[in-house]
Amino acid sequence: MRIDVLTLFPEMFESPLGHSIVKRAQEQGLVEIALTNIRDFATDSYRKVDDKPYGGGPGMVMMPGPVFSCFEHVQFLDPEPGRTILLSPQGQPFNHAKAVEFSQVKRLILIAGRYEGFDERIRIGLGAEPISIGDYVLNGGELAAMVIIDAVVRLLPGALGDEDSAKDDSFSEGLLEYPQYTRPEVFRGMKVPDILLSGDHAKIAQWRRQQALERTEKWRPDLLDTGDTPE
Ligand code: 9D3
Repeated sequence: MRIDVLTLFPEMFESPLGHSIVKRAQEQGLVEIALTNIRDFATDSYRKVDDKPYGGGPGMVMMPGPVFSCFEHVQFLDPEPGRTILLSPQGQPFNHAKAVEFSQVKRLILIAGRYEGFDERIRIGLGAEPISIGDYVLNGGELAAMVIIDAVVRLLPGALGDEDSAKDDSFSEGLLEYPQYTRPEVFRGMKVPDILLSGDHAKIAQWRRQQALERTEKWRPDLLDTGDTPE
């Protein structure tokens, strides 16, 4: 898979992409991640990439010209179409299902913005899908792009050392995970549940399923609302 990121702050990506699973996936050739600075495609001597909104209003808007030229540049580097994602608070929410979909394409182009938003012709002209990572306000799309890269790359076959880990993940099951314990058996007066020390694997599996259900009901009841069959 090839992932292109179009951004005004390519340096922000260096540390997250240079560590752990994402770093190893790149070294293994499972993913190639290329950062391109949108400002390099500005056409005036101030390297301007934003301008005032038509119709008035606060803040500045990302101009279409530099983003289109930047997009055309990365399409020239690799013509594979794939999916183009516009990081935006107006987008559909990112979730596990979207991570799975994105992990199954050969090419992703992520466009991260600054300022109050993008000129609408960027979404329309580039066929870009707006995606949000949640209902809170960030200072730009870069962290959202990194969240998506992190979630997608760990789903690529071979990215995790242990092949089974990704499909065991919470959310792929639709439930929160059961509580985990490691040594010591007693820590500051808090004991590991006896069942986990019993060696009875059937009982342990049953206890874990029950725990997963209880904490999902308590903390994430929305995960249990399937939306069908009222009553
Ligand atoms: C929603 C606030 N907007 C109207 C006042 C202005 C605005 C603030 C911050 C517009 C864009 C941004 C920068 N945010 C993103 O680029 C962004 C984002 C986010 O803020 N929250 C969740 N997901 C995303 S994806 C991109």
